Amino acid sequence: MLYSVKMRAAQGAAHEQGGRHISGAERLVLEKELGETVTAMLKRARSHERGPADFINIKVHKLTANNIAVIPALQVVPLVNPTEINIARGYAANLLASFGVSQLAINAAFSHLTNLATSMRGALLLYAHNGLIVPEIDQHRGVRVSNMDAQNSQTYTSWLREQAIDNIHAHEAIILASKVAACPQILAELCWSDDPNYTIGYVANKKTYHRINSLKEAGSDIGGRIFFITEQAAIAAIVDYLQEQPVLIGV
Ligand code: WAQ
Ligand code: MG
Repeated sequence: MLYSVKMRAAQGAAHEQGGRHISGAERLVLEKELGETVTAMLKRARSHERGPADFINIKVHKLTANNIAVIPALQVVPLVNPTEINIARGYAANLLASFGVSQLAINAAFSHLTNLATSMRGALLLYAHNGLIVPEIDQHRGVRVSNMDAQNSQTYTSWLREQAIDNIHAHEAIILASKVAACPQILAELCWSDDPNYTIGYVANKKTYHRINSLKEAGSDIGGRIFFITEQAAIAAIVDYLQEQPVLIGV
């Protein structure tokens, strides 16, 4: 039986009281792994590059329904290393256009991410055909994807190492993006980190995950995620899938 472990950490005040988001994490682990998982999350929140969190919420619950989906990992395209942010963003924009995202939505996505006053805890949903924000989603919090993990952590880590990927950001992001991509109503994703020194971001579609360096300035603590959704999408079902459906990523 698997347990969902979720962590969210803020500084200054709790998230609900307007605290600054520091870190979040979500795992699906066996009972015997609970202790080490919770300890690692606490340590991470307390020693984060964004600053030490002082309002930390760690939630553990046993999965009750037997409805765990096993989903293949996205294929990872090797990192590209543009020298300038504008080139990196142009590269990401071209990829998104090739995935069927409209120019309106691409412009809206970059505009939202670059105008954030502070990082959100979750992702924004935009309509891929016109770039409008999905109004049902709280724009300050966003949607937090949860209840996902590697099907087998060791196999997954080896698979990443074979591709010369060996860091926690990519480790977690590929799991998250693979869950997101498996949602039928999500066409594509754009992301960059809110950790000041991590400048690699990605764009993903249904099958591939493209790593792109220099998507933001080094030193910036503002990151974010945008999910581009199809016009007819039922929002409640998407949010339910992203937050609740337990998913294991296989390689
Ligand atoms: N669900 C939805 N949105 C999230 C989640 C989540 N579980 N976790 C983070 N976000 C949003 C939130 O707005 C954060 O501010 C933003 O994404 C960035 O989160 O292959 O580290 O965890 O090397 O800082 C990309 C890896 C790393 C590229 C992304 O994101 C690579 C990263 P971070
Ligand atoms: Mg971060």
